[in-house]
Amino acid sequence: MSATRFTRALLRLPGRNFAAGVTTSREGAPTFEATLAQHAGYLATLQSLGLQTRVLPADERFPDGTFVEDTSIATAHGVIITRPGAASRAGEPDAIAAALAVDYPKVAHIEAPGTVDGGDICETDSGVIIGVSHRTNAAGAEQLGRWLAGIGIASTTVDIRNCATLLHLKSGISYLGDGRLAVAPGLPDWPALQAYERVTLAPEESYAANCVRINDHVLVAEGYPRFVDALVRLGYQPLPLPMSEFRKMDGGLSCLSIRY
Ligand code: CIR
Repeated sequence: MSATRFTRALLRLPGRNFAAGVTTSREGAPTFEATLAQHAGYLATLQSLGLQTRVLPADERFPDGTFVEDTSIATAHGVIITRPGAASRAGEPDAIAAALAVDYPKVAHIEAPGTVDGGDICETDSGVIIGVSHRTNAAGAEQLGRWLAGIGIASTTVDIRNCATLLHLKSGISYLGDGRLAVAPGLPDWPALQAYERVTLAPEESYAANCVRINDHVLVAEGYPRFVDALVRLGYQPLPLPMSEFRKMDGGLSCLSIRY
């Protein structure tokens, strides 16, 4: 399995009421025009990396709907549709399930009482790390672990519920490929991460820990030069992208696409 090589990506446009989504950020409200421009830049970057992209229309019933990553776990061996942990996001997966059914012969589902947000799922080349969070509950993590085992993918869990800085596991860790993780500073020394080489970010650059390795490049939020330098020193090709509007809604780079 390769957790860093992709040929396709699914996205959904942000809606006019994007600013009405769930957030804890105090950076002010995003503007629709800047949000659309940043989304368009992100899409163009995925296309420039050779990915075949599909973009679903916005659905204003779901202000957070552009954060499509939370609605599914798409692997090389199968896909499972999640039950997002925030009540306002409960209906988001329907359109995603229909779209992914075009590319996957079978679509599995997380069932109640389980909840899973895709942002809590970090796929690496040796398995999947599942974050139990305020969005992904123990029942959801267990269902997901069983489903992954059934398609031959090992998983481990880490409990992030006491990590005040993390909405999702991938708010603080990302798989860079090559057995290496980008890790936000100050997280517990979880045994599940000890097999990986870890690149720890500077405290003022924590937000950039949510980055995305796609084929030969790493998408990284713009404005974090120390992390970019570290990536270059390790031989990666970082591609900085403006993310300010998504950050205002607690979102990061990974949330904006389902890559498979
Ligand atoms: C939420 O709170 O659900 C959205 N405003 C942000 C979701 C970000 N998703 C992600 O990190 N995977």
